[in-house]
Amino acid sequence: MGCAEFRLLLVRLVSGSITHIFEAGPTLTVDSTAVRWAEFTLEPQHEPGNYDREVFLVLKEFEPSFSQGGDMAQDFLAPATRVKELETSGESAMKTSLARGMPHGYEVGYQYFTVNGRMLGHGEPVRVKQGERVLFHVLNGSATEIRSLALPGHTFRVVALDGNAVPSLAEVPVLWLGTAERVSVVVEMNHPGVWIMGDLADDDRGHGMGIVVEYAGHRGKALWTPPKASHWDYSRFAKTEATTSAPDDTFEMTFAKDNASEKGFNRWTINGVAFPMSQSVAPASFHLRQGKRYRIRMRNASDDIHPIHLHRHSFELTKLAGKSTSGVMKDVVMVGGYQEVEVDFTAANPGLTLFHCHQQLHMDFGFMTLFDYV
Ligand SMILES: [Cu+2]
Repeated sequence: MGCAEFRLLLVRLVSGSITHIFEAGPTLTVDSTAVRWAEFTLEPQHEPGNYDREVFLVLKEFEPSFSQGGDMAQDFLAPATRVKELETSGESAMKTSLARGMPHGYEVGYQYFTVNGRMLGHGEPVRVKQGERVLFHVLNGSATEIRSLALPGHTFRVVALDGNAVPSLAEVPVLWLGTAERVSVVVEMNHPGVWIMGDLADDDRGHGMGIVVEYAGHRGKALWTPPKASHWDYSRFAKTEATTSAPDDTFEMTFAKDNASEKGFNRWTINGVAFPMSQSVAPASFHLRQGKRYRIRMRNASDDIHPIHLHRHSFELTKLAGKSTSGVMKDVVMVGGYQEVEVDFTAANPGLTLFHCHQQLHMDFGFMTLFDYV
């Protein structure tokens, strides 16, 4: 791809730790799924460093092509509670579209899957020693896909999400990351062998989505065993008491899919409005006053999971599928199919602010809106 319009995607400064991610890409063509990235973290000198080694992993696919109908996992989020009203409206819109003879809207599939730019088995392994504590910073650099990651015989202790330290450290067997999400985990290396750390999807792992973890003194074929079934629940990393105070104002947003209506691509709307594809800046739909605290109540009237991203601010997760939570700070959150999620943020960074789904095919077909400060 040629046109390198750089967007500063994410800048985080919390607890003295900074994570920058840059993404470059033109407006949508198949090639725009080949976004470029860079990741770095700066830590202060006083950081005690309760780990022995630090490893950065960027998950990214190549050679995209369009298909109709995807196979991405959609049922891993907890809580799993759906809102009947959203489901009824989404399902009936889909039925009506299909009854009119429309096909399913395009999705993107990929041929090659990589960790740090190498397909599984083609790069250097992560070499570890028994007893080491390895801090992994994992970035889902995909333009469109949700990724999972497991390491047989090991668990991940989640220490930060999107560069923000979490209030509760919890151990999980599997990581799930929506597009552009970052998870930092510590793994105690206490299960010697040669292992594949990879995506749960056999097809994606079979096409490269994994990296070998090799203990000192061990050689041979890297092994994979699927983990036990588990769910991904952001509230496991939350404060133990949900203690959110009422915001100054609440923005209601309903996300909807207009199946295959834009030359075979799904058109996406927020409160019935698709961000115009013909112009780069539309008038802001939501207005902020500096210093005020806002809640965004997101209602997903589609069956897709949307990794929703707010630029220039971090938000606190305050309700996940009907369950109150607090203390988890992020700038991307996956909103499950027919689910509701609420996030709170303080308007503390004046300027035009983009809000969008980070799935490239969604944001390029309407799933964006602007906030401004008034
Ligand atoms: Cu989306």
